[in-house]
Amino acid sequence: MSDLKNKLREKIEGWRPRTVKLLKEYGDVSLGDVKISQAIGGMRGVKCLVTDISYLDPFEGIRFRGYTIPEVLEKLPKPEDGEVPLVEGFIYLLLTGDLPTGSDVNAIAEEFNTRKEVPKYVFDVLNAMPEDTHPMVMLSAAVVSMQRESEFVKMYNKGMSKMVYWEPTYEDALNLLARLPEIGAYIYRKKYKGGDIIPSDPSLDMGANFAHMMGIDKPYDDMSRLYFILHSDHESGNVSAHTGHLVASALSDPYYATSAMINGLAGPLHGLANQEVLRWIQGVMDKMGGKTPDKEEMKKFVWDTLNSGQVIPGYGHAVLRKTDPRYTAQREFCLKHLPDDPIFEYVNTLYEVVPDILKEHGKAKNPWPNVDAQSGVIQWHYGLREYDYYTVLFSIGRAIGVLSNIVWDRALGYPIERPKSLTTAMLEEIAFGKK
Ligand code: CMX
Repeated sequence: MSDLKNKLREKIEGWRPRTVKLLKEYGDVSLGDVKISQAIGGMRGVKCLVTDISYLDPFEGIRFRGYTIPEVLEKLPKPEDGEVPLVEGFIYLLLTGDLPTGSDVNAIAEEFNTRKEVPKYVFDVLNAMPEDTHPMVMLSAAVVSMQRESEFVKMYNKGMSKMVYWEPTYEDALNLLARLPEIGAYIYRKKYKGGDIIPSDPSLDMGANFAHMMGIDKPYDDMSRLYFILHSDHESGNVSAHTGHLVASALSDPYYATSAMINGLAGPLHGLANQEVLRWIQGVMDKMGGKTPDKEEMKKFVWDTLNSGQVIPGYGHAVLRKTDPRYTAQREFCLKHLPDDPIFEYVNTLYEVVPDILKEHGKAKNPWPNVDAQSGVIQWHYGLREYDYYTVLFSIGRAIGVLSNIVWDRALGYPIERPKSLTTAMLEEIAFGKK
């Protein structure tokens, strides 16, 4: 077993007094007012969540445990035959806040091997589903079907102190993280490759093993590592992260919480946008008879979409106000590995025309591309053309951040979430009373 749990125990014990002090001595300090526009408008910008796993600055983009994406890609241990850090080391970073050594990473990879066997009944559940079931439904159902494995539930039913809630939560989290790539690859091979399942290879790290089980050659191992790292976390307010946190706050175990976060990610305004981008581009390609549109032609397609009342998938963001660094990291991968890919050309042309059009259109607060604008292109290039599947990849990555947060939620004793709602009449009274 790795030393990760002991390391985490040390970190948690050191951290707890900070939270206790803030709560006990500074609990009445205000973080700001809430406006009517925020109550009606999806709580945009309301500061009411706490996480140390990642922080999203509107102009800089995401930092994971204080590190920007280029720093993460540079500083974490990499495999001998790859350029992108090992996902196991990234998990160590998100959980502990420290950069792991190469031997820390190897120990976690070995530990994952002991945790990754998926119970047979999970495959029976998947095999029983209708053929046209969406892969996100399959993933969510597979995860929740494993709830009977929960160590948290077993310990809770026996009776345990709040101080140790995090320990069985950690066990559930690591078991899930080890199993999700296995389940994800099974869903792909079952649904799209006639059930020709490729067994897991215990000698490989998470990214390489996932590429192997998907049946896709190098550099898809690096691509998988990059994809899981980039999609892991985006602080706590986005739908998937918040859903995971919310459900877990009721002490629902990590299986329930992860299945719920997957359901949130399945929305077209959130994680499903990556499949929508590909669908949109394919629609343009069909209309163009395979020819790449020039800028003027592309502008027309973008305006047609906007004028029909639809959004341009892959553009805009609730927090970001610049090009998403997750987009940029994937773009750099494309420039290196697939510069001549025709769909990459589409994505580039879109990058040249969409921001100005969205500015002129005047609605979106952020006219720049987000993570989803680029990710489908790479998958398509490596032969993964079943774009319904793309959000499953996002889910495997997002689980890393959501589960790290849930472990810390339990460690710091965050309570059940319960914001207050008002009626429309109450809002009117408050609003008109003030005029
Ligand atoms: N195309 C057209 N219109 C857009 C737009 C886009 N890409 N992005 C925002 N707008 C519109 C909104 O629909 C909204 O219109 P209404 O006033 O008519 O309701 C207006 O601009 C203001 O929206 P906003 O404050 O800029 O954005 P929100 O915080 O409400 O929503 C998001 C953010 C991501 C849902 C939105 O930008 C969007 O729908 N983008 C396209 C879908 C997408 O790429 N989603 C993936 C996001 C990343 C992720 O979470 O995975």
